[in-house]
Amino acid sequence: MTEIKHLIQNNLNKSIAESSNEEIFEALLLAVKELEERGPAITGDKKLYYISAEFLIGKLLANNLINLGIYDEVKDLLRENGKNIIDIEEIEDEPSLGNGGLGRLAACFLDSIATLDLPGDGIGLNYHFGLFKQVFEHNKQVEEKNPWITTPSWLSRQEDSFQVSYKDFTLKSTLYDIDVVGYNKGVNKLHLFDIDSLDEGIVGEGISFDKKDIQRNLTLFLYPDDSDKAGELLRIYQQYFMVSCGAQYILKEVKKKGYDLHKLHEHVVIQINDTHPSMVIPELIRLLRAEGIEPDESIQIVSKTCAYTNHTILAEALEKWPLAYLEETVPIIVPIIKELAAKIEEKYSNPQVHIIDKDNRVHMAYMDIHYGFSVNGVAALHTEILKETELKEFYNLYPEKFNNKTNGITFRRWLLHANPSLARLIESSIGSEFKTDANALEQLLAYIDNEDFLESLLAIKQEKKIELREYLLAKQNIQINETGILDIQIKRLHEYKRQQMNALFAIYKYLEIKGGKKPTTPITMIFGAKAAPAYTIAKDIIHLLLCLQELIAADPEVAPYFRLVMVENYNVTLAEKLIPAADLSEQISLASKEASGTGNMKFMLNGALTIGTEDGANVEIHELVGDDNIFIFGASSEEVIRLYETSGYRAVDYYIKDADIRTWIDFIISPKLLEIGDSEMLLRLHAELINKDWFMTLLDLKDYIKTKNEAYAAYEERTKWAKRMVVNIAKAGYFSADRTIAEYNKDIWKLK
Ligand code: GPV
Repeated sequence: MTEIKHLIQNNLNKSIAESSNEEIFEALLLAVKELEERGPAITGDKKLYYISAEFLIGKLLANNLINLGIYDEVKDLLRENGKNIIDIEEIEDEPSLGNGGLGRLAACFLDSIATLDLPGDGIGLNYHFGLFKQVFEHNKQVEEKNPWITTPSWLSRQEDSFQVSYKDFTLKSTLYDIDVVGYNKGVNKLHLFDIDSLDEGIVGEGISFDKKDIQRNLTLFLYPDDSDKAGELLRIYQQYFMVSCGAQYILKEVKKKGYDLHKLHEHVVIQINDTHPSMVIPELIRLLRAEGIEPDESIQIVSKTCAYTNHTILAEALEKWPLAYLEETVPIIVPIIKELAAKIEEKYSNPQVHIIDKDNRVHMAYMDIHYGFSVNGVAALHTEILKETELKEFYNLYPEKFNNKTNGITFRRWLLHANPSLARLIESSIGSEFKTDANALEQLLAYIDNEDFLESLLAIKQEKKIELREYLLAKQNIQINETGILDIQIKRLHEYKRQQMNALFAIYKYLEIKGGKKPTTPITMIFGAKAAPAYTIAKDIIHLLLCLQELIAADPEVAPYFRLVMVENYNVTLAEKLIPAADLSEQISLASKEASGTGNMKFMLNGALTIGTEDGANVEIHELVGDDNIFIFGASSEEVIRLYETSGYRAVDYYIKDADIRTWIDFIISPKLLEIGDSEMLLRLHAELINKDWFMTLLDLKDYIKTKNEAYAAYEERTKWAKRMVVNIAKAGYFSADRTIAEYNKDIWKLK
C-alpha cells in the first residue's frame, strides 16, 4: 500500500468505496496535513515575513496534492474506488481571508516562495466570517457572513500566545498555522492570529454587529465597514493586533535561534503588503527598545529590516489615520510615530514629505518610505507613475529605494490545477520543463502553424465552456450558451475598473440587436464582482448589471444571440472555472489607475485574448504579444493624468454632444429598466455618469465599443484566433510568480 493510501485509510473507519465524499474529504485533509508535517521545513540564516491583511488562498486540497506531487495518484486511487476527485474537491469551503488582487497576490507569492525553497512565512489574521458572502435579492447585492472554518480544518492551533496592549484593555492572542507546501519542495507557514474572546454570536442580521465591542469582534470580518468612526477605529485595532503579534512572533523566533537582535536585519526581512501593516515599524522599534536596544539604533535596525510594496495610486486608498484616532486606540506607539515624524520634519522642510500633515493625519505610506529600505510598485507603468507623479518628492529623496516588481501568478493553481487539459496538451507538445520553468512555454511558438495543435487548443476551450455551463447551471441556476464568444469581466467592483463602461456596451449591443442587426456568433458576457458594502455607486452598478441580465434574458428577440450574466459571490473557486473557459478578458480600467492587475495574466495563460487599456501590467502583456494579439483601446495614462491635472474632463459634454452616448446612458432610466429595477438606484447611477464620472467612462466608451466589435469579428476566424491564443500562452511565462519572487529575492530580500 502506498503511503498516501495508508494515511487516508487510517483516517477512515471503512473502505474508501463505502465512505461518503465528506468522509473522504476529511480523511484526505488529515492525510495531507500529516504528509506536510513530515515534509522538510524550509530553513536558512535569513527569513522573510510577508505581512498582509489578506491572503486569498483558495481551496487547498487539490493545490496541496499537486504540490506534494500526489494528485494523480490520489485521483486514480479514488477512481478505482468509484469516487471522483472533483466531487471531493467540491466539499471544501473556500477560505474567506481575502478580497481581491492584493490578497490573491499574497497567496501566489507564498506558493512561489516555498517553491523556490526560500524561508518565508505569511503573517495575517484569522477572520472567522472573512469577506462577506454576496447574495442577490431583487437584483441587488445583499451581504451575509461567510463562515468557512470547519472541523477538521487546514488550520492547526499553535502554543504561541502574545499580549497586545490598547488604550483601554489588553488582548491575548492565539495562533493558527496553515502549511504552505512548495511544488515538490519543503514547507513554510502562514501564521494567522486570532483571539479566544471572539464571540461569533454577536453578529445579527446580515453582517451587522457592535463595532465597539473589540474584545468580541476583532477577528470577525475582513474589512468591516469603515464608513463611520467606529469602523475606522476597528480597522486600527485589527491592524495593530496583526503587526504586534507578528513582530512579537518574529522576535521570539529570532531569539530562539540565538541571533543577536542588533543584527536583526541580517536574519529577518519584513515585506509590508500595502499600508495595512505599516504600524509594524513603530511596533518593532518599541519592542527592540524594550529589549534594551538604544532608541536611535532601534530605528536604524528596523529601517534595514522593513520593505514596502505599494499597490495603488488612488489617493482614497492610501491610508491616513488621524493622530487622534491612534491616541484613542494604540497610544503605546504614538510617541514613536511622533518621534519618527519629528526627525523627518527636522531634516526636510518640504511639507509634502512629512509623515504627519497639517491636519494631524498620519500618512502610513510616507512612514514606510522614510523608515523602510525598499519601495516597490507592482508593474512597470505603475512604478514609473509612482516615481514621476504620486511619490515624486520621495523618489527625489531616495532614488535608490525605488524599484519595480511586476506581479505574477502561480502556474500551479492557474494552469496545472485550473486547466489540466491544457497542461496535458502543452506537455505532450513541448515536454514538462514548463512546470518548473515557465519561460519554456515560449517553445509553443513552434506550434503556431500546426493544425492539429490549433484544433486541440480550440477543442479544450470548448470543453471548458461546456464544463462551465454545467457548473453554473448546477450551482447557481444560471444558463449560458457554450457556443459563441465568452466575454468575461471578473474583479472587484470599482468605478476605476469601469464595469459601468462594459454595462453601457451591453446596452449598445442590446439596442443594436433590437434594431435588427443580429450577431453572427452568439455573445455571452459574464460578470463577477463584489462591491464594498458602503460603496453606493458600486452597488448601483451591480444593480444595473442584474437588471440588464433580466431584461435581456426575457427578450426573445435578443436572448438567442446575446446573454449577460452575473455570477453570485465571485471568488477564487469560480475564477478557476471561468478563466479556462474565457475567450475575451476584460481589462478596461482607466489608464493609470490599475496598479497591475493579475487576472489579466491568468486569462492570458489560459488562452483568452485581452481587450484592455494601456494600464498596469496590460502594457507589458501588449509588449510581449505584440499589436496583433491583443485589443488595445482608450486614452493613455499620460493623457489621463493631464486631464486630471487640468480638470479637462467633463462627462456632461460627451452626453450633450454625442447622441449615441445619450441614448445608451438614458437607457439606464428607460421605462423598460425602471420597470425591472429600483428607480432610486438607477437614477443615481444615471446622474453620476453624466455629472461626475470620476473615472472617465465616456472618454473611452466609443473606442471601446469599436474595439470590442473588432474583437468579436476576429473571433469568427477560428484558426487565426487560435494562433493568437498560442502567442498569448507562449508569452505568459514572464508572469509566473516564480519570476517575480526571484526578483524580490535578488533585489530586496537576499535570502539564501
Ligand atoms: I491598495 N489591490 C487590491 O486588490 N486591494 C487593495 O487594497 C489595493 C490594491 C490590487 C490592485 O488594485 C491591482 O492592480 C494589483 O494587481 C493587486 O493589488 C496586486 O498588486
